[in-house]
Amino acid sequence: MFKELNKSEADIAIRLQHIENELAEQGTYTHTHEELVHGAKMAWRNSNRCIGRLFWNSLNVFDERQAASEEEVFQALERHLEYASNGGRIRPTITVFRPSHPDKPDIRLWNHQLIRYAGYEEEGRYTGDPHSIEFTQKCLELGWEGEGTDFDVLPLVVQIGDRPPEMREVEPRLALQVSLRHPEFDWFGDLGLKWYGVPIISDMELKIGGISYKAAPFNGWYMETEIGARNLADENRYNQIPKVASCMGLDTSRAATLWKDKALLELNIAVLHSFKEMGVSIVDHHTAAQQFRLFEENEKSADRDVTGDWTWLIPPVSPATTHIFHKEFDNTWHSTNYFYQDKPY
Ligand code: HEM
Ligand code: NRG
Repeated sequence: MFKELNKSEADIAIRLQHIENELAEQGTYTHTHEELVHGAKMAWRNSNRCIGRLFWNSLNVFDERQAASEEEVFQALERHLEYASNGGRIRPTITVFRPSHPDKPDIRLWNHQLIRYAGYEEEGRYTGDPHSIEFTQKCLELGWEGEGTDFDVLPLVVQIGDRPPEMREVEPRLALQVSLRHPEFDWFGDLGLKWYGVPIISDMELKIGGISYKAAPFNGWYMETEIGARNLADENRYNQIPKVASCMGLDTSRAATLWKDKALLELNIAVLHSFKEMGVSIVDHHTAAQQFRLFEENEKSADRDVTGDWTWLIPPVSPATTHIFHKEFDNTWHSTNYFYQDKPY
């Protein structure tokens, strides 16, 4: 990291010696603010599955390592929501809470994303997002009451050490949402579909130089396929393809009419159109792939190898129309990165 930041060999030696001393005394060490900021950016740059990495160096980093109570954590999360949403002009942002420490209890966020829709299953009938069923059940056990719609925004749940988890509703003004309409199909709006504007992953562990930040929610903006080709389309999510196809009047009696593909495309068009109309940042998969190509070129110029996970980088719609489909990627994982971690519940 210090080489990237053009530090002198002498400065590097001094810092490494300091870290060694701290490790010997405390069993851990504390990042400087500069190390935290650059480390969070490097971790994004190293995220093999992310097509959005062109913008790694403009990540906004909120250092909230001093937050010690549940209340302070909630307030920092609210600041993140407001700053990142920015009325629709989404700003890539991460809020970093204190890292794991031998003498301090871990701070954990139970949410998968800060904004996410609840999911309910009753007698084989599903409401909302099936992806959220287990977490929704935990919230209900903690005393939360969902309205029972397909789009109930889940509460924030914060736990410090082995204290009981605390829960707080997201204020509606902080949860940007986009109702979906189609530029040509007037009936589309009557489907009552919508999605939230900002994906803020809150269950991954940020590791920088061996230090573990288990609570470090981060966001960019959506690529339209995430919503239109997966969240609303997957059979085990909102499963909207059959409904859209039948409203389009397609012949669904045979797979070979490609009715699924046609409906999927219109769903993606509606997502892009609606976000654009509402002034909420979003990128289509062709533009995202172009941006990723620029990222690859930048990395080459900086004499760094690009690592990547092809199976995640290719978009789920028309993958072979992007250059990503036609090349191979080295899926080596660098250790300053975002990782999956065990659920706290
Ligand atoms: C994954 C796009 C910003 C870290 C992804 C995926 C997409 C994407 C399409 C695949 C998601 C999936 O298939 O479920 C973007 C776009 C961004 C952006 C358009 C706009 C700026 C960020 C930021 C970070 C990040 C700011 C972290 C600081 C990741 C990680 C994954 C990922 C860790 C893998 C998630 C997992 O394994 O579940 N991104 N991203 N991305 N992105 Fe980005
Ligand atoms: N597919 C997930 C979100 C995963 C991360 N995607 C991003 N990240 N765009 C979904 O909710 O659909 N980001 O930080 O912008």
